[in-house]
Amino acid sequence: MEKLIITVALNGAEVTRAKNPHIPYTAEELAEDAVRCRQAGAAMVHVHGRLPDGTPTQDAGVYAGILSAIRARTDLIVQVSTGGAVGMTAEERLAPVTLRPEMASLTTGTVNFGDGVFSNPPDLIEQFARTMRDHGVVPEIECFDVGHIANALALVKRGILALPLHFDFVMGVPGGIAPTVRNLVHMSESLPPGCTWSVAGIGRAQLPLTTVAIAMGGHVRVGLEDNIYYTRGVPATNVMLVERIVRIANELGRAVATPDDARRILGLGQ
Ligand code: KMH
Ligand code: ZN
Repeated sequence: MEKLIITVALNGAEVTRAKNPHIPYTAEELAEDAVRCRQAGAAMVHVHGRLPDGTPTQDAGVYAGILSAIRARTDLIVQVSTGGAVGMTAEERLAPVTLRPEMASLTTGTVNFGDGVFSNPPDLIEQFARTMRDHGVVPEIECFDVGHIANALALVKRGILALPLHFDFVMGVPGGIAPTVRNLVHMSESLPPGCTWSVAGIGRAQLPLTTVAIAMGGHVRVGLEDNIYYTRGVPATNVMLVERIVRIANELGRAVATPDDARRILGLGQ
């Protein structure tokens, strides 16, 4: 089995300090958490821009600060969000890609998102994929439901995306695919040979799904974007979630990837 790539989704756009006081907002707070997570075993961080009061933003200046703060202190792969927050325009969401980060998220379909709609119509997906390609940014294909895999593969057929791709299955968003092992097996078996995948389980689904993924040979995403609790009622920190997944990987005999291992596995910089 390949070494395990641990991605930490440090902050997201929705979760706030009212629910968990440990959510990093500013570039410095994100870099501080990134350093600790790297030491604990993370290879990649997925980041969202926030204003100091927590308001989500896709402002390129905010992301430039985040990229330079994390790069100054770690060798982590930094993956910017192009999801942003529900209701943002496509232009807003795309702004961080112009900074040429190593990776960016690319959601390949629309999904109900709690009470809102995370809107990703075909022309937006194509525009995002083309812009990433033009800027040399490797996409992580975010799939909130199984049809999102087919949408990505349709873009491969048209030459807009190229195989092999790295997928992240975001499972358990209210409105998206249910976070069951059966669905995870179905999602992973829906990929063409040579593709890689990770799983992000929402809330209490994070722990069981990431554990199963380690045994299956997939990769994992943990972090406060997806899950703010360590156990019922106990607020997590990002580093606690990384440390736990490393302990589980060790118990299961799966070696953990460094950022450079992850770059090789994901074909970054080629
Ligand atoms: N905040 C969600 C609406 C991504 O980062 O690419 C979308 C999201 C996905 O978080
Ligand atoms: Zn995100």
